[in-house]
Amino acid sequence: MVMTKSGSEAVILTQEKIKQKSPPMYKILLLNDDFTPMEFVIEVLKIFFSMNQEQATRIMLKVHTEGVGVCGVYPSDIANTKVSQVVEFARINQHPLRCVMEEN
Ligand code: TYC
Repeated sequence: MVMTKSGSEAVILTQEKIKQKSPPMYKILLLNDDFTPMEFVIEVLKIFFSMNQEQATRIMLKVHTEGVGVCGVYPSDIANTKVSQVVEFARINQHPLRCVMEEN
């Protein structure tokens, strides 16, 4: 509980009213397939997830060997936008790359 002074009145605010809940966060996952070129996946990670060559290569190889990998964690609107952008970029380049989001 917190007390503040507003004019001459003492105002009592409970922690529940002050503390903003952090928004739900979503993992963005890339899924492996047999056809999308490794270089294309690395470009996706650099363009949409701001990774450098080394980070992008590491995540791409993780997805390639384990089947799935996390590209980042974002609030729902940002995660939705990124998934749409990646799916569209893969589609126009005619690669079957899959990208999905999942609540943390
Ligand atoms: N398995 C793909 C290949 O051998 C590479 C790849 C990696 C594809 C990650 C998708 O999310 C992916 N060319």
